[in-house]
Amino acid sequence: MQALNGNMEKIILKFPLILLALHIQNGEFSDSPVLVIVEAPKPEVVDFNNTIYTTCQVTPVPNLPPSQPQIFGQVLFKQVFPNGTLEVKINLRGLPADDQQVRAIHIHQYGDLSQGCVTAGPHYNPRAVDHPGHPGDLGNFVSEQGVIRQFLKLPEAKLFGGQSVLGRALVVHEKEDDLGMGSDEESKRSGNAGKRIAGCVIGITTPNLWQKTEGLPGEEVEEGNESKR
Ligand SMILES: [Cu+2]
Ligand SMILES: [Zn+2]
Repeated sequence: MQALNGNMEKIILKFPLILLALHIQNGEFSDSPVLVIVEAPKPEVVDFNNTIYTTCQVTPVPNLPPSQPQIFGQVLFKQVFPNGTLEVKINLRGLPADDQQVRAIHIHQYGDLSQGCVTAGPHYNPRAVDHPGHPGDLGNFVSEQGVIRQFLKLPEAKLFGGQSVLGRALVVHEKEDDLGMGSDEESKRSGNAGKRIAGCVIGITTPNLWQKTEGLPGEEVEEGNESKR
């Protein structure tokens, strides 16, 4: 018990438990900003230099028709507490070497893959906006030699606070995202990206996977050069 108390004290001294942050609602400056309490996940943020790292171990959905590729791999996230820009590393394999299909990746609301990705629900949409304005709309990806490898930044998504994507599902689709440009209602909900063929749940991890996954296309992009898609 003594040791436990000592540890708690150390953590409190090293890092404040609670940080007050001005919250700008809906991404716009407001005359009456809401004061929210942002708390860092512990012990990871303390242990890993004020940064949270997550992994999402992608596997194909069960009973995938043979016409669809079996996609495996990892999607990693990293964010500095509390307001760093979310960084993403995508490292997926299992696509045909000559695959030309463009595929959408999104974060969906529920981390429930009990019935494949159907139970993951709709796109995570905490601000009730149209697709592709959802924080977890990663966009479209094409494989090269059977793999999708990409570094990107996702400024609207967070791993901290009430709109965190932690514990939610990431879904890889069979088809291209129309990015809300389609003529039907579904375009503004999901981008008409077709079947959900692979997925995973976003969970906290150590920096190890992030540090091991180096040299992805897009990774050399300079800080402060964050073009919005
Ligand atoms: Cu999706
Ligand atoms: Zn979306």
